[in-house]
Amino acid sequence: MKNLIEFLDLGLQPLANNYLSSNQKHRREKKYRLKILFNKKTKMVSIKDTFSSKIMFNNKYPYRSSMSLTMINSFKKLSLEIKRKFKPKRILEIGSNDGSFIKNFNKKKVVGIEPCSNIEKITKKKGFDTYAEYWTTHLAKKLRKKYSKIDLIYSANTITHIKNLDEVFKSILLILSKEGTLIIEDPSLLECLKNNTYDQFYNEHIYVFSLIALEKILKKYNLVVFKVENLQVHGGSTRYFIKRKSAKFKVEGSVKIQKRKEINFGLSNIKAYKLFAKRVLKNKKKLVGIFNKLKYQRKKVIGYGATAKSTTILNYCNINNNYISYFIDTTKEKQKKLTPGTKIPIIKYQKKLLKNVDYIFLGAWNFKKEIFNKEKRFISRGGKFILHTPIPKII
Ligand code: JHZ
Repeated sequence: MKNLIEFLDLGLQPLANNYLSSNQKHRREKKYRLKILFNKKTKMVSIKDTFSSKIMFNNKYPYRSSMSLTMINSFKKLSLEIKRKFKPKRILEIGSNDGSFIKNFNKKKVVGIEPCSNIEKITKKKGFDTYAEYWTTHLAKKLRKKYSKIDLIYSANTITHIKNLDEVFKSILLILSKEGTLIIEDPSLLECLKNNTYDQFYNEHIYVFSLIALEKILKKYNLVVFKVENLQVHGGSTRYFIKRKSAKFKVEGSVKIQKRKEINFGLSNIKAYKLFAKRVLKNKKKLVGIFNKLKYQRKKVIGYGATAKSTTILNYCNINNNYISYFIDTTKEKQKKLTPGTKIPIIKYQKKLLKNVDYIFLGAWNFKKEIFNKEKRFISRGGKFILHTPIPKII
């Protein structure tokens, strides 16, 4: 693999969403080394060691996209745009989670694919047509028999979770109508490097996409990005609008602009990644310094939002229960559990839990605006937040 260059080592990590039950405090967890690679030829950035989908996405998956108002609103806005501009007869969502996107459509018009059956059944119970299966050519063929062609396929924060991208796009081609549109949305590599958000790397994010890397794969399948939208969600995401090369479309200026931005920042060259790695190490030292100082001052520090991303930060920086008393989180599936690797208790979100707290480490920093809005009282009585991006700081 002479094209692969390793540029970042985020140390030993547990699986990011593998929350332990409270009686597993002394359990030795399996860990792997989280190393990040840049492919000189394809320009793709990926993690080195990967796990099978069955290990990561199963019937105990804890993540629910409906836990944030920001995401609910973002999906709602997109669904209105889809109805207005594309007028699809049938929509397929790959990675429909608990239905926060598909619920915006008529039940007869949408199909959801969600392999984590504990999450999929939430949408199924509401009467939506969902399949607790992985996205494969086998499934695409099965769906084709039932629905003939699909004219809009949407997938948010899912394609980067599937190792075999060839299978992903082959399966899409099997079912996307001739003039159909594919919309995919994932964290942006450019924003990740700009903001030093190294916590976008964990076992589930096999890839972090840039337009320049994605286009190279799409080309193999005669698929073309005709529009790009940059979103603030999840700390900076890119939404790619894609069609078959043979379809009728006009490539919008946003594509050229995005490509220029990525190239100007240096995403096609290893140098930018090496500089990023240096900043990550510097930020680690700074964040550890902040936590040590607060511990010395005997301040009460808690975590807000036990995210998959924070698993990377906490394990990389060795911040455990000695530094953070507990995490609060609105997700039922995470409550009464321990954070992976660092074993910090996670408690059900209640405002009263913020009463004697001095500092909050914002695990869900990507929802900063939403959370700051919710916690005005904590802020007005002098409570402070610890943020790790773009440079660790207290605000
Ligand atoms: P959030 C997951 O990552 C995993 P995570 C996955 N791999 C992925 O790609 C992204 O999602 C999309 C809580 N919360 O969305 C809810 C509050 O408690 O940043 C969640 O547990 N109160 C599929 O885990 C967590 O924070 C609140 O007010 O990094 C947010 O997790 C809000 C807004 C959130 O994703």
